[in-house]
Amino acid sequence: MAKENKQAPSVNSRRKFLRNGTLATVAAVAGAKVVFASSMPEGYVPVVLQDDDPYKLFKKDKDLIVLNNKPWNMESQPHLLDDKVTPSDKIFIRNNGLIPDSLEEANWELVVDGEAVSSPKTYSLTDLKRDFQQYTYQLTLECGGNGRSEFYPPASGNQWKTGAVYCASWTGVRLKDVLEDVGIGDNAVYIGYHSADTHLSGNPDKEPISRGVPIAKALQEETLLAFEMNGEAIPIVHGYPLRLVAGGFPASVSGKWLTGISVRDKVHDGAKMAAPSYRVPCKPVSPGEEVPDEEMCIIESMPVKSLITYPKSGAKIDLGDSLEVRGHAWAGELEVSAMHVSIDFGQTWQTCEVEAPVNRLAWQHFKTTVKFPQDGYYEVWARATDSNGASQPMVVPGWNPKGYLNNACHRIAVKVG
Ligand SMILES: Nc1nc2c(c(=O)[nH]1)N[C@H]1C(S)=C(S)[C@@H](COP(=O)(O)O)O[C@H]1N2
Ligand SMILES: [Mo]
Repeated sequence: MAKENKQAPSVNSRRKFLRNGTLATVAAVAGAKVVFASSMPEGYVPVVLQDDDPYKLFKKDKDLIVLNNKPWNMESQPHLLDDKVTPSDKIFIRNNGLIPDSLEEANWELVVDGEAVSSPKTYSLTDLKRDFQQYTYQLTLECGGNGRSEFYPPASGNQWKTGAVYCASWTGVRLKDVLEDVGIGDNAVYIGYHSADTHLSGNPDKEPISRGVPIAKALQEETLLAFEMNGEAIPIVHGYPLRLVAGGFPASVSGKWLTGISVRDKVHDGAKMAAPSYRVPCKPVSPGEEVPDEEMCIIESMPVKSLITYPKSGAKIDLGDSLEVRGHAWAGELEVSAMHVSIDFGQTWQTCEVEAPVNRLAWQHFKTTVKFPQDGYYEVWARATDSNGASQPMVVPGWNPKGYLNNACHRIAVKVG
């Protein structure tokens, strides 16, 4: 079901497609059209595309941190995430494979198929935009491995600190409306996505990642097939021209460069669905313990968490001045019901103001004013509580083999005097 979804153009038309795709990409990166395009040798990689400065290539803030270049992974930082809606230059990048090099909106197709679909249907982007109502939601996307660097023994994978999270505004059509149009059977259990990125091995038959969500999550109003982020076409690196966006679950279920949705009669079995990927031990284990695959459970809703986005850690203030502390809090499928900060390593906590979410699955903004009793070194710790009464732990929570779901309190340093 995976790659057969894709159109299988003849060698010549595929070449033309790639060439036009390259020209479109050059135009997008260079911000100008290629004047002597017809003289460009076939297979030639234009200089602007050879530039491997990721800050220029992906138009990112210079304070993002490169974790990896093959595939490209870049981390954001708490102080960059102060905006209520994260601007695209401040958003972390997580890729499992190679970014597609030909992305043509005009030829883009989404195939909906799978065991629970009796007649598969194909949509162009124009079909989606014309035939379905469009919605805009702010949706929090956090990598399941955000905070991994704090686990001991260390877990392999990108050593994210706290910057693999954002809340952008997404515009698109509801997956549920499209699935209704296709018609899905009672046997639908799960959906799986298919994308246009390439496996690191270069093998075109292997998908780098093909994850999904239970059918109930797929049918939520906020689960979108999105074509705009923050009111503009989605940036290439974040999934242009079409992306599945399902907030509140690990961001790995929000497939970029979306080409297919398979409606499955069983839990989707695409790349990175099997243990140990994006799974945690069903029952707590000791640090470093080996966990058999059958005892690993799929991560669904992300846990309650918060981030202090102002001030930046290391702030200095004068004695007697009060400090405004602010940031965001989120709780997967739930809401954040309370937010506290401590300046005495968790002995006492003061309540913060918390705004209601703009819509379900959007992060919530908190703020408070803190006063310090004397000069010296302090830490401000932030702790969110979800609508079920669960709070963030003050220490790193349950160790797990892949280092997922670290929702420990965020801490910043402040010097007074
Ligand atoms: N097609 C595709 N979709 C993908 C991925 C990918 O590698 N390929 N990475 C996933 C993971 S693991 C994360 S955390 C998010 C990252 O989204 P971002 O790059 O917009 O921050 O995209 C998800 N969607
Ligand atoms: Mo991720």
